Amino acid sequence: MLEGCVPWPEELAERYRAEGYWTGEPLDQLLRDGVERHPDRVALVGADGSRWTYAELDAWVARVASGLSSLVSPRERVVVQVPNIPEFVALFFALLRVGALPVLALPAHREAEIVPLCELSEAVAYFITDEYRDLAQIVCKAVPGVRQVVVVDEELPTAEPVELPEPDPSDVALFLLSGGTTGTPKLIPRTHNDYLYNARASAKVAGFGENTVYLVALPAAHNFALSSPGLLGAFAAGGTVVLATDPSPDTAFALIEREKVTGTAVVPPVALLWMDAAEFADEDLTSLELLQVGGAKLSAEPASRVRESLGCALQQVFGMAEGLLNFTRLDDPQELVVTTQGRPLCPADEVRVLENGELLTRGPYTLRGYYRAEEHNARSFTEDGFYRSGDVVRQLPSGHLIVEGRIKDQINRGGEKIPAEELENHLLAHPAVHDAAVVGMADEVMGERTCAFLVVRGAPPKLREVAAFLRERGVAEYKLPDRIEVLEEFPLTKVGKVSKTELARRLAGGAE
Ligand code: OOB
Repeated sequence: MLEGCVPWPEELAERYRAEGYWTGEPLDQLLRDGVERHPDRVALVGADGSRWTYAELDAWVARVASGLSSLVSPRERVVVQVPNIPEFVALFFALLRVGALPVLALPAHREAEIVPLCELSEAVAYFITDEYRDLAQIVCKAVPGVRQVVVVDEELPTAEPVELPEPDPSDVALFLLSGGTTGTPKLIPRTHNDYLYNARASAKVAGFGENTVYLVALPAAHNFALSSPGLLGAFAAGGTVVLATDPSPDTAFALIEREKVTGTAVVPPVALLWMDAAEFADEDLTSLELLQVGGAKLSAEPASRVRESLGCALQQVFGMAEGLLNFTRLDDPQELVVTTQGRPLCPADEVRVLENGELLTRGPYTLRGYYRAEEHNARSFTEDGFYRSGDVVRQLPSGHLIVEGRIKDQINRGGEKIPAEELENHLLAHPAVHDAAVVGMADEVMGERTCAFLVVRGAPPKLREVAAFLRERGVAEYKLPDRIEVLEEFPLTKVGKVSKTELARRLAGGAE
C-alpha cells in the first residue's frame, strides 16, 4: 500500500478475499463491465441534456486518460474540485486508469481547506472548473508543489488512447475527505478492492438495476452521492446517471420529470424542502421509486411522510467517508425504515457499541488509518483496528442502529460537517477574540446550526463582521457561525477544560 497508509492485517485481508468481498479488480472495472455488457445503453446525462452511452463514455475516458498520462504519474496525488458536470465523471475514471490518486474536495471548499489539503497530500495538480481560477492562483502560490492547474470545463486534455498499466487492486484508488474533528484535514485512503465492494454492494441493497436512473443531487465528490450507491453504484448496476447542478426542488424536479429518474440521495434538510415543494409542484415525479436520506439524522416524523408526499420509498442511510455504511432495507417493516438509520451493509462489518454508546467498527471497506496521520490514528483506532466513529448509537436485536448523538467535537449542519477545533482556530485569529468555543444548537430544519461562544478583548464583534473575517481567511461558507454569544468567561469541567456540555445546555435554555 502507498506509503503513509495503514493496510489491513493479512489474516483479515485473506478473509475478505475468501468471502468474496474483495475481488482483486480495479475500481474502473465497474465501468468496463458496462461497456462490455451493454455498450449502447445511456450511461451519463448532463444537466443540459447532453448524453453518453457506456461505449461513448468509455471512449471519452480513454482519451482523457491518455491526455493525462503525460501530466501525472501513477500514485501521484491530485486535488479534484469539480461540481456535478460530465467532466467530473470522465476525469474521475481517467485518473483511475492513469493510476493518479484523486483527492476529492467539495465544491464549497475554499483556500482555508484546499491549501492544507494540497500540502498534506503533496498534490502535483489541481483540477477545477472556471469558477475556481482565482482560488487556484492563491493555492499555487501557497503550495509550490502544485505544478499544474487544469480547468476541466475548458481544457480537459485528451490524446489518442494508449495502453496503461493496471493498478494493484489492494492499493489506494482515491482519497475521500473526513468530516473531521481537529484543526487539520484528514484524508481517507480508499482502495480499489474496498471501494468497488462499497459501490456494488450498496447498489444491491438499494435495489439498483439496469432500469435505474440515478440523480446525483448532492456533490458527486461526497461518498453518499459517489458510492453509497451513488453514481458508481448506478454504473455498476448498468443504470443511467443524471447530474444535477444543485439539489433545489426546481432543478431536481425538472430533471426527475425529464429523465424519469428512479432514485436519488439527499440530506435531511433537502428532503424536507422537497416534501414541502412537492405539494405545489407541477412536475411529474411518479418515476421516483427510492429516496435515500442520510448524512445527518432524519427525524421519524418527516421520515413517515416521505412515501405519501413524494410517492416513493424511503431508505435511511447512516454512512461515513471512513467506511461503514448502514441502510434500512427495501423489505424492512415501515416501523424500522422510519425510526432507524439502518443496519450494516456487509456481513463482515464488525460493530461494537461501547458502554457510553460509542460506535466502533471495522470491516472490508472501513479504513485502518488516515493518510499520514500516525498520532491521530493512535487515538482514532483501537489496538485491534476498530475505527472510533464518535457517533453514539443504540443497536436493536435486528442489528438496526439508531443514531442518538455524538461524542466527537464536530457540528453536523444539515449533513455538512464542521470540525469545532478548526473553526475555533480561525476565530482565535480575530484580534478581538480571546477565546472561542464552537457548539451545535438544535435546529428544526438543519438538525444543528453553529453557535460560536467568544470571550473578547474590547468591543465584541458583530456576527456579520466575524463572518466577513472568516470569509477573508478563505473559510468555506457552510462553516461560518450562525450565531455568536459573548461570555465573560467559559464554564469549565472538573478537569479545567471548557465545558461544551454546559454551553450546549445554555443554548437549549437550561439553567445558567
Ligand atoms: C456521510 O459521510 P460523512 O463522512 O460526511 O459524515 C459521517 C458522519 C457520521 O459519522 C455521522 O456522524 C453522520 O455523518 N451521519 C449521520 C447519518 N449519516 C451520517 N448521522 C445520523 N443519521 C444518519 N443517517 O455523511 C455519509 C456517507 C455515506 C452515505 C451517507 C452519509
